[in-house]
Amino acid sequence: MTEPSSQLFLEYAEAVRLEIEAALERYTHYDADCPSVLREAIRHSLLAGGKRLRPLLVLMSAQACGCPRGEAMPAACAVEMVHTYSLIHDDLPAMDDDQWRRGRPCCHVKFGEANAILAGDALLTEAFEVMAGEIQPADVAAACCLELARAAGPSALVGGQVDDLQGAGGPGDLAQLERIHRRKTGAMFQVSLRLGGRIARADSPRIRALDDFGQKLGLAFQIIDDLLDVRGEAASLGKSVGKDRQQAKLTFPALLGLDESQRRAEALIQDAQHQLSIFGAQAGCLQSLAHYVLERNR
Ligand code: GRG
Repeated sequence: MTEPSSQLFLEYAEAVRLEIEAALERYTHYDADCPSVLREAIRHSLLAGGKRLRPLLVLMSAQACGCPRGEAMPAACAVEMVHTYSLIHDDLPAMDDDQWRRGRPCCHVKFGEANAILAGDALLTEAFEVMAGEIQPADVAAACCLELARAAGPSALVGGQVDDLQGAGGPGDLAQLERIHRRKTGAMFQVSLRLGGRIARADSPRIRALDDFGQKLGLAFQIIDDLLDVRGEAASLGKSVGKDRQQAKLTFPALLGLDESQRRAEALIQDAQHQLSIFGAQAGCLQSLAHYVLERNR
């Protein structure tokens, strides 16, 4: 039973994003020992109105497993902090060398490279402080910290980024491309869903289903991201377009062409939606979000 449109997700997201924004705002009130330039650099990037997909995934998966979303809010914000750190660092001259992110100048463009690196460092660290300090009970907090550390670590987000940077401009095949994005994009989607499940004390079959859903969703999201880089508009995306081609990057459209990439994303989404059958109607929002990933224009 698949949700036929993204409407349910869009309505949910419109309301719940406000709760996420308010929580992120609260987490970025630092004491006087935090230099004001650091505070401003963090807030510039974190409070710039990203889509908040990863925190929404945390909250939706907790709810699909029967837990009130408020209990999952610290984990939702922690994931967004790690994601934002990765965007700040990815935009640096030593990496993707971008100028524009979330409709604003990149952190290093506005605050200088050193402050951007340090804002990213601070966000990565704060994510674990928030989870260790606010998730109850302590054993669930520890399990969540372990999960997020793995997803952001050398064999996942950072490793995927290294391989992506090293591969830029070189030859590659589909297996290599999928291996990069399983770690660089997929791992953060998967962990978002898993954290919601962990906080709701979901059983292993449910955690596995969330994990499989996240893996397929993450890959489809990346394929659509590559397609948007070719045919999207900078104004609605809030970042530059056409960079992949400029940098001769290994991407799905470059390897498979536009039509086959689109077909592949659609098949992955259908497959992802099937993974949710164990949740029945409780996963209506997640089903609808899968649709949104195909339809998004930003
Ligand atoms: C620096 C360790 C390190 C990793 C960087 C996130 C990342 C890895 C690179 C950014 C470039 C990119 C195309 C990454 C793939 C994942 C992705 C599409 C990120 C953008 O996520 P969105 O679209 O962004 O959800 P918002 O701004 O809406 O949160």
